[in-house]
Formats: sequence, C-alpha cells, structure tokens
Amino acid sequence: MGTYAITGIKAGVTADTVPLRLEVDSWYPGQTKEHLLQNSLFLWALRFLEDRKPDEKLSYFKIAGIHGSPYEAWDEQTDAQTVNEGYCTHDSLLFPCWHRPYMLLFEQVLYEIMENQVIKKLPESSRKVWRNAAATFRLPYWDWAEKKKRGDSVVYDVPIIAKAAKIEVLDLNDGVTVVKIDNPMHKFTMPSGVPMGTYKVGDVDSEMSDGTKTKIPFSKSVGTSRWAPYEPESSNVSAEWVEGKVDNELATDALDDHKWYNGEKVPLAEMTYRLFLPEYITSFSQFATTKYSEVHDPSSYLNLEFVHNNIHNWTGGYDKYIGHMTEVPVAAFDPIFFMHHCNVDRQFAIWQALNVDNKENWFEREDEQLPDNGTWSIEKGANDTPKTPLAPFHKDTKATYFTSDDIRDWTQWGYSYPELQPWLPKYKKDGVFDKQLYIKDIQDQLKKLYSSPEVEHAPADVFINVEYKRFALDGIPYTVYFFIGDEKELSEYDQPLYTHPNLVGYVYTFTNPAYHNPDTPGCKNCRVKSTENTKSTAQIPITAPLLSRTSSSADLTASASGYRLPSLTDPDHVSTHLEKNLHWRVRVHGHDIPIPSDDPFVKVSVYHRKADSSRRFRGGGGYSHLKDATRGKAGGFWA
Ligand SMILES: [Cu+2]
Repeated sequence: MGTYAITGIKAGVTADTVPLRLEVDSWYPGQTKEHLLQNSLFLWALRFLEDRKPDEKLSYFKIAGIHGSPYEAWDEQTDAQTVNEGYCTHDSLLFPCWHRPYMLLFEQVLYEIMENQVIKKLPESSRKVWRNAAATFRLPYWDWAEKKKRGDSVVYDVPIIAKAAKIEVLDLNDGVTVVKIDNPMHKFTMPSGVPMGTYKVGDVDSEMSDGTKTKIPFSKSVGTSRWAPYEPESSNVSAEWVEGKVDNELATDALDDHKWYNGEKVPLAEMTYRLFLPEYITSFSQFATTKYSEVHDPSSYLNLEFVHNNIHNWTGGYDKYIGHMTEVPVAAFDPIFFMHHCNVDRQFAIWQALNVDNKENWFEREDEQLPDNGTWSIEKGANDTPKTPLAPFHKDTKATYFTSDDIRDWTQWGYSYPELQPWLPKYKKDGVFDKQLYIKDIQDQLKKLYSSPEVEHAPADVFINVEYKRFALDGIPYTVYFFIGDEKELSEYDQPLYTHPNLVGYVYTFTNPAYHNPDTPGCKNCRVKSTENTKSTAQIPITAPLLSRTSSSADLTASASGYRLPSLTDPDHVSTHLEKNLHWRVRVHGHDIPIPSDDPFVKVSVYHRKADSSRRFRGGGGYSHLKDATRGKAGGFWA
C-alpha cells in the first residue's frame, strides 16, 4: 500500500475557477440550499471521521496527532530517526507552508467521507443534488479578526458552528428530516471513550507558582476542552476538565462571550490589517514567522505566526482555564484548530497575492533563509529552503514529500478565498486581466474588514516591539501582558490580568514544552542550545489607546489616574507618557514570572513615527526608538 496522496479536491474545479473556502459564519447556518446541504455533509463527515478508530491512519485522532503529541510517525515509509518536536514547524520559515498541505489533507479526507460514506446513505433519488453540493465544498475558515454580530453587539467570537454540544443536521435516511447529533465541531471525543493517554498522548509540562514543574494531564482527557477549568496547583483534576465537558456554565459563558479576551482592548483587527500593508512587512521571512531574522525596519517585528499564536491562547484559555488549543502538542485535537489554520492559510495566500511583484516574497536565496530549530524530519540548524520536505505530507502514493515550492500556488490544489478571485470580470480592462485593479480591490476589502478609521487618520503611529526567548522557561509557554496606566493600579490588581482596564495587548509564546521525552537524551542538548540561541519577535500597535488619551473628553478615571497625553505627534510627549505609564508582566498559569535584569528573556522597545503626507502612514522606515519609554524597566530595551 502506498502513501496517502494529497491532491486537493478535484471536484468543482473549472477551466478558470476554483471553489472558495468561505468564512464559516457566512456559511453556517446555511442561507442557501447549497450551503445547507454542505453544512450537513460537513458535520456528518466530521462526525464519521472523529468516530474512526484511533489507530486508523485516516482517523481524526491520527490526523490531529501529526501536529504534536503522541509524536509518532504518520504515513512514513521508514521509522523516523529522532523524536524531537514532532513534525510541526513552529517558529520556522516553513510555518505557513507546512500547514497548507495539512489543511488540504483534512479537507480532502472530509470530502472522501462525504462521497464514500455520507452520500451513499441518502436515498438514491436525491444523491445528485447532494453530490453537486459536495463538489463545491471546501474547508471553511474562521476569520477571528473580523468582529461578528452577536445579538445587539459586534464582538470577536468563535464560530457559531463550534459552540453548542448538539447540532442539527439533515437525517441521512431521507435527507429532509432535521435531527440532532453530538456536534463534532464542539469537541473531539475519543470514540471508544478511553483516555487519550491510551494512545500515547502525553502530559504537557507546566510551571506552578513556586517555580516547580507540574504536568497538565492531557493523557487523562477523553474529550477536548476550551477554557475549561483546570487546577494546575491541585492534584485533583476536575472531572469536567478530564472529560472535556465544556457545556458547564462557566465554559458556556466563555464560549458565548469570550469575556476574558477583552476584545475591545486587544488590537486584533489592527494587527491583522498591518500584516498586509505595503512596506510594513517587506519579505516572506519577516511575514511568515516569529523566528528572529535580521530585520530592516522596526515595523516588521509583526508577523503572521505571532498573531496566530495569540488565537491559540484565546481559544484554549488562559491561566487555570486550560483547553487543548492553548498547548502546541495537543492543539489539533480541538476541531476548531482546522478552521483557525484555514484562516492562517488564507492570510498567507492574501499576502502572497499582494506581494506578487515583491522580489522577497519567497525564500530561494540563502540570505532569505533561516536555520530550523529541528523537527522530526528536519535536522536542527539546517536552513529551511523552498525544497525542504514538508513531512509527513505526500503528494503521491510513492512517498514523494510536498515542498514549499509545490504549494506556493494554492489554486493548483483546488481552492481559493473570497478576496482572491482573479477570474472575476471586474478585474478585466479591455478584456485583459489588470493586476493593479486586482491588488487594489484586495486592499479595499482588507480595509473594510479590519481597518479602524481613528488609527487610519491618527497624526502618528506607535507600537511596542517584543523580542523574546522562546525556550526561556524550558519551552513552557508564557504570556507577556502590556498595560498603559498607573503602576500602582496594576500592582494592586488581584483579578486575572486579561480583565485589567489598562490592558493594551499581549504576546502568547505558544511553545512546545521541552523535555517531554525523557527517553531521548539527545533532545535535552538541543533544548539547551535553543535556550541560548532562539529569539522570536512580536509587536503590539498602541496608536489607538494612546490616541484615546490625547482627547480632552477622554474618560481617564479607570485608567492612568487621569494622566493625559498632550499630543501623539511629539515623540518626547509620547516617550514621557510611556515612561510613566507603560508596564508589562510575564505570567504562566496566573502567576508572575520575574524578568531577570542581567539576562532578560523579554526585550521590549517602543517605536514612533509622525504621519507624513508624502508617504504611507504605517510601515516603512522613519520610525524612531523611544528609549525613555522602557528605560530602567526589567526587560526594557533602551540601548
Ligand atoms: Cu497553530
């Protein structure tokens, strides 16, 4: 038997067009007959996939397991040599590339189940219309940076399809009657009801408030959780957590509202918008990954992987409310993972489309490449190139691996996204495709989705750059929270930091805890090396919160103790304001981790640029380093 050939879905592709992957909330609940049928096809197919035995190659369990734990070979001809970090390429140039065939695999397996299992159960007379609906099905994406209408409010939120424990589908006996099934998007449950540890999903290292290590007992989980209460400090893990029940009051509340995300404060749309601004991020290596590269402009500290990391934390939970999405080794067991990463793939594709004429939009040249931290199949220190095999994904039955070059043009694999339809007549001028028209239209759509008019017209731009050591806490993920306001208000605060009124953003490191394989002594050395060498980058724009402090009508009672910023344009004013009011805290499971001042694992710096009519407002050069903003603070960088 050969390897599984990932080909993309061929059905629905025409000479000039490919079917679209759609935003999940616009697709479910279906407003058209086609989407209605697709909803049921998808939910049934995913239900059947999750119910497959965990030792089948094409089971949900095995496909999710590719991402991390249980660190086993998947669809490989030979046994892999070393167990390092598994296959997953995080903090790596290959981050967006590796996840592309991964999404294709998931999408294709679902489609095959529709064809071979779901549709065959339907009455023969109705199969044609279902088959037509299946042909244009593509994996939906969750655009987490687009605020959603929920009742009277507009908020960041998880998709509707992922919320309820039970969900309505059309009965396969007649294709018409509505029945309720266990919602396969709500959580994954082990089909046999055994704990995941039975199939070698391991526990994940964490840290307690006294600095000692503990383990998050994912091996005991029977189902996945989002934001379910888990008590890291107690030996009694709640049954709710172990069973993955998220329909308890607390978690339901969280799933419905995501209050803890504090969406009004965290500049998610703004960060997403900046990813695509011309001049802001000028090369693939800077766009793709948190991994540090010699950057040319301070603006390029922002990157796709960092924005994505925060979403893992958002979905999974924080502090003692830990769910699967929060931890790399088990993240893909939560089915929402695939809609999250489908969106990451969309962002990758949009960036590619916008940068079609950018000479640095790929990484063929050696000076565009970065050394890999090592995975199961990639030797540590080897440069990632467009020819590096994206193991374990094969494009044929003869064990030929995908490479980044293979997936560079996503449309070849049978899908695109709503913003990326170059075949539409509106892009033709005198019957010929007009590239500039197309690019301009993509930019306009992004502006509509993510841009804020206040920031767009702000007199200056300010952001916080963060350089952090990924393995500082042996790879245990940590969060750096940023605040603009009075120090005393922060020190005396005893509630979770996400609720703090002065929060302006955070950086979640989403790392693989080290030493999870004590049986592989080679591993420890590479961790130690990683501690020394691996630097990562992130960025938080703070133009909006600063702007609100310049307004004379600003209500500053809940923040900054009434301290007002005289103007955003004068760098000295901004610097003085931040010197007094910018603070940050590093936390793991709700307790503070001090940043040593002699060898800080977090380096924070602030950059400012005045708006200038002759050039684009955000991005490009011309930013100045506001050294006083971070001078003397632990983790501040002012050299
Ligand atoms: Cu991810």
